[in-house]
Amino acid sequence: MRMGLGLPSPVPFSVARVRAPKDMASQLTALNDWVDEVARLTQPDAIHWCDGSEAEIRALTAQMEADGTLIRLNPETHPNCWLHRSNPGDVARVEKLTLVCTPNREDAGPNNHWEDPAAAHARLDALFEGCMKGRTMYVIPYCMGPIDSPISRCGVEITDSPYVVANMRIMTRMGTPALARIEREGTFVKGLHSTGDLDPDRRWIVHFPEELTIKSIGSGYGGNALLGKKCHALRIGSFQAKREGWLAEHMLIVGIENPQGEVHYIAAAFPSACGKTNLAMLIPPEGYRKAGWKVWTIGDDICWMTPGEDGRLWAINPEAGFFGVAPGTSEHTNPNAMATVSRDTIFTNVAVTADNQPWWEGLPGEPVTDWQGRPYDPANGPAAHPNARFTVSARQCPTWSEHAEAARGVPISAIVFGGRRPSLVPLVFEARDWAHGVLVGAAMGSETTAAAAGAVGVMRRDPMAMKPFCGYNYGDYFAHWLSFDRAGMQLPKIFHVNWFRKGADGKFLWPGFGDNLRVLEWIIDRCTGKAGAEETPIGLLPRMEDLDLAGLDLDAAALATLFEVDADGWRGELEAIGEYLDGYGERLPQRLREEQQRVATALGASNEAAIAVAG
Ligand code: OXD
Ligand code: MN
Repeated sequence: MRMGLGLPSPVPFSVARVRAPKDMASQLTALNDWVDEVARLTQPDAIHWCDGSEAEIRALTAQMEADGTLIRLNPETHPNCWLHRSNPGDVARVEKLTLVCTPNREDAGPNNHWEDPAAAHARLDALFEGCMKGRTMYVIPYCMGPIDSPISRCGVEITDSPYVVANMRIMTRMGTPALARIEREGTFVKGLHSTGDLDPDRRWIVHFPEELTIKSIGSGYGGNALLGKKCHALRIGSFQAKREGWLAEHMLIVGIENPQGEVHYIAAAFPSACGKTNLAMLIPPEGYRKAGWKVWTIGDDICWMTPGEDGRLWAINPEAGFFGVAPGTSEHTNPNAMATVSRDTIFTNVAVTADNQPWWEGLPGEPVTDWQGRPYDPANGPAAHPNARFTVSARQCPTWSEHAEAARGVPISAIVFGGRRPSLVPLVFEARDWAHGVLVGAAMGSETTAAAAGAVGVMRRDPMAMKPFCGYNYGDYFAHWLSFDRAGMQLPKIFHVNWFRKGADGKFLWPGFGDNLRVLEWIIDRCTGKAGAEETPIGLLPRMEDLDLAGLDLDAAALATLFEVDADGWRGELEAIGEYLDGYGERLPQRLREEQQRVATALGASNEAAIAVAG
C-alpha cells in the first residue's frame, strides 16, 4: 500500500502520517490498531491523518477544485466560497437506511430501525471490503464541543471523501488538538465512512451505541456522512448522555439580551428545516432593537446539556459550524445567515447565477444553472434542491457569542419545543411543570420536510424533534428526561410554540422571524416571574396584555385563532397522543401516561368547546 498523500502533484501536504504521532503512539494504540484494521479491510492507496491546519485545507481544496468536486464561486462577491454538486440521488438523510444496532432489539425501540449487531457488522464489512482502492483514506480526529470543555466528547472519523474532510473541518474542532484530547482521555467514538459507489441499494448508516461505533457507506450527504453531526452528537450522543446523566438534543441555543443587559439562554427543539437556524440568529423587530434588545447565537442544531453544581442545566453547542438549509434564507428571513455565508463557505446543491453567485429560491436575481449543473428550466423543478445546504464556521455569524467557547457552557432558562402545526396548536403555551413539559415534548408533531428523503408535508409525531436521532428506545428516553426532576435541580421552564398556524385561506397567521422575539420575551418574563398567564387544561397561555404586539399588523380574528384552545380538538389530540405513547409498551414510564391522563381529564372536565384566553 502506498502511504503517500493521494494528491495530484504539485500540491503538497505538510502533514501525512500512517500512524498517530510517535509521542502519542503508546496511548493511541487503540486508535492506531483500528486505523490499521480499517485500512486492511478497505485497502486505500494512501492514508492521511488530518491535522486541521490551513496548509492542509488549502491543499485539499486545490485537489477538489482540480478534480471538479468543488467549483469556485464568484471570488468578488463570495471570496473562498465553493459549490459542490452531489450525486442527484444522494441529497438528504435516509431514515429507512439508518439503523441502531443494540444486542437487545428492545433497547433500540420501535422508534429505530434495528439489526442484530453481529449481522450488521458482517453485512457492512462486506460492503467496505476494498471500497477505498484507488482512494485516499483520511483519518479525522475531532472534538464535539469546545476543546477544553468537560461536556465535550471526541471521535475519529475515517472517510474516503475529501468533501467530508472539508465539511468536518468547519463543523467540528478537528485535527491535532482533538488528537491530543483523545490521547489524554483514551476514549473516542469510532466512525467509519465511505461514499462507496453511491448506489442507494448499498447505502447504510449504522450505529452500534454500545460499541460507540458508526459505520456509514454509500452516501456523501451531510447528515449521513459528516459523522460528528447526527450520528455522533445525537444518536451515539443521546445513548452516552443517558448512561452518563446528561442530555444530547436536537436544539438550537440562543441568548436573548434585554435592555438591562441580562442575557437568558433558550434551548429550542424543532424538527429539521423548521427554522432553527433563523431563530438562532433572529434580528429583533425595530422597536426592540431601538430599546436595546440583542440576540446571541450559540448553536443552530444540537445542544448538549448537563446539570451544573447549581442544579441548572448548562449547555454547549457541540458543533463549530452551521450546516444550514439554503432555500428560503434571504435578507428578509435571516440577514445574519446571509452575512455569515458571504465568504469561506461550502454550498451544496445550490443553483448559480450568470455571474457565478450561489442562488436559491427566496433570493433576488435569476439562476442560470440548476443544482444539477443543467441550464435552468422551471420545468425541471426548483433551481436549487429544496435541501440545498451551506456549511460555514459559526464564528462568521455577526451574532456569534463568544460564550459558545465557554468550557462550562451557558445556563439554560427555558426549553422550547415546536413543530409545523397548521391547525389546533396555539402560538405559545407553557407547561405547568417539568413532567408536563416532558409530555409536551413527547407529544410533539410536525409536518415532514425535505431534510429527509420521502414525502413532504405529512404530519408525524416527532418527540423532542428527535425521531430521526434518538439512539435508543424512546420509552427509556422519556424516563431519562423525567429523571431530571429531582431534589437539588433548578430546571428550566418548558414551553411549546407554533410559528406555523394557518388561517382558513391557507396562509400563515403569525409573521414569524424577528417577531418571534415577542414570544421569547414572554417566555423569559415567565422564567423571571415578570409576566402573567392564563391557566388552561393544555398549559399556561399569555393573555393579550402579556405580549408586546405593538406595531404588528394582525387582525383580531387572527389573534383569536393564534391563542384559542379548541377543547374538542385537544380531546382528540390527547387521545392520539395516548395511542402513540402506548406504542412504547412497557418501556413507557408510568409517570408520562399519568400526565397524559391528567391533561385528558382536565380537557374532559372542561365543557366548553373553545376555551377563550385571548380576552
Ligand atoms: C440537519 C437535519 O441537517 O436535521 O440539521 O437534517
Ligand atoms: Mn438538524
